Amino acid sequence: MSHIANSPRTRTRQKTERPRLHKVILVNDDFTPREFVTKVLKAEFRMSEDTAYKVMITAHRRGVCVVAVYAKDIAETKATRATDAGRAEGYPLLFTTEPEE
Ligand code: TYC
Repeated sequence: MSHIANSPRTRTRQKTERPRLHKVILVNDDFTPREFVTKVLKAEFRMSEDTAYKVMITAHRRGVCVVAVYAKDIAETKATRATDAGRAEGYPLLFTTEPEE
């Protein structure tokens, strides 16, 4: 079966590509307290205090910071949960997702 000549138009891919991973991105704002952002990063993304602080301060200084990468549905669930944690306290904290290149 491996030498049947398919025409170029009907030939199918031999390799299955892995689904792309998706980045969770932390977006800075002027209102959410630093300590709260760090707390959410620790709780939702299981970061150490040190890592969570570094991610928070990077978003604070640069506007955004990549938090982690996951399969699409996991990235979206975590971004939603983390954003909702801020909203529950009245903060505009925002986590977004974006496919990796
Ligand atoms: N900029 C906020 C402050 O000064 C802290 C903050 C950091 C908020 C990162 C959001 O993604 C964020 N209180």
